[in-house]
Amino acid sequence: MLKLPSDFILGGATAAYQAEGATKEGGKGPVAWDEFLEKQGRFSPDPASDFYHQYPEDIKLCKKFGINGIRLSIAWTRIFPNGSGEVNQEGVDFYHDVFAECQKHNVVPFVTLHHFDTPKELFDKGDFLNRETLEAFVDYAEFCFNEFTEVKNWSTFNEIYPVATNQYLLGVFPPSIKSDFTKIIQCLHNMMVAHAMTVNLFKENNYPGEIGVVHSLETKYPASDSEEDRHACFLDDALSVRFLLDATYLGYYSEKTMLALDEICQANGAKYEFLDSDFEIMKKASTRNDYLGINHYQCHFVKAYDGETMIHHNGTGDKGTSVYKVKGIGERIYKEGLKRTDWDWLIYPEGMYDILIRIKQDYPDYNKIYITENGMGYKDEFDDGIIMDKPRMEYLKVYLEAISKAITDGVNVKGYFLWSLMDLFSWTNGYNKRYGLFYVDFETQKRYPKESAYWYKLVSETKTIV
Ligand code: BGP
Repeated sequence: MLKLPSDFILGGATAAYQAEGATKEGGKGPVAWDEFLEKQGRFSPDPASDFYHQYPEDIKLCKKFGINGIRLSIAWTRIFPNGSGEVNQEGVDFYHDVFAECQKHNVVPFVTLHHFDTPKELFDKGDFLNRETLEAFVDYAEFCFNEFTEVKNWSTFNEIYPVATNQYLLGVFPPSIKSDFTKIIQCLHNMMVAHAMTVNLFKENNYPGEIGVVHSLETKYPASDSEEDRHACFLDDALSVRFLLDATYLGYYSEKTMLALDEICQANGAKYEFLDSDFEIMKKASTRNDYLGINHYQCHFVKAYDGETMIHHNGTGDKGTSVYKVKGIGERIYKEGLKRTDWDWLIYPEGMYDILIRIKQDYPDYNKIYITENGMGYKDEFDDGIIMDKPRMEYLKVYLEAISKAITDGVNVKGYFLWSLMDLFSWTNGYNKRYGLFYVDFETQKRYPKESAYWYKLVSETKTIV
């Protein structure tokens, strides 16, 4: 049986908008998602898991089940309801209370400043396409660094690539724009500049603790050995993985990245604007990241494709309905013989191992890595308080084994945050795609440990992947 290091953190991950609920309570300001979801009418972000009121219970459950880290995000609009300006003391107090509870139970908080929830006021002015938002984000971060001195682990952003593509390629996040590569690339770049500005501020003011960024890094493989498929794979990887890692650890975009970017832009009639001053900021920050957070759930096999963009997002759990063909990049295919979830996410733990090894090889100054999200969306069956989630346990086991192997092969991975601590609200899937170690009855808000929670406890206590 494979082992994990004795000081390895085995945590659970959440995000403010997906866990807290109470979107109109405690003086919280609006985010674009409120209106978007209301108009869509499919599902509501309230009550989610009601973490806003249930956090003492959730943190107690962490302690009870050997979960010694919790990843959570601060809702920017609980602190600054309009994105900047006046502070909402009730929101500040709420997070102090949460962190105090963490401390009481020896659960280390890993805090993300932005997890898909830009304040509505800034969002309506262009979100991160507008440089005003970058400034406002840094001010908000500075406020948090000064205020929440009990927090020692900070992440600037959660998943910059999915922000850019869900907002401006798939259109499944507000403002629901499709196939606008000018916006995609500018959003990726601007958020990386905002990340770098924040890291520089953190380091120049000598705040105690560590800072990093959380990227969604899904390994890409060519669908076949043909030159065309290998090229499509190169393009897909360049935009979704290499671009962000270059920005984070080099402070510029390498020649390979720029080649791919220009090809994608040409095919899609897109352009971008990167300022020299941006690169100065990024370069300075590139050696200052204390850690890299990796969210990794699946990988993609990419095939050459020369048609128009056609995407269908499987947000219902109807297996086999996903379509992902992108003009100027390629097509993501189902690889025969590989298992996938009901939402068509490929289960391929080699992808986890390969991305970890690649970071060590290509970006040797990465310092250390936390797996900040990994887990399996599943239609759990609730049987009189008992939830047997074998497929999730099998998924977690093979992914943890891949991490253990990467550690043995020299990658410095310090912890793992399972997505998700408890069942949560999922942005584009609502409430039937459950990920939690704890089943949440969303009507009563009662928590029930799933079979996987007991298994995770054993792994955490023995550091053995049983
Ligand atoms: C990541 C996000 C999380 C979470 C997770 C699962 O991309 O950081 O917020 O939602 O994916 O995704 P989904 O809920 O779409 O299944």
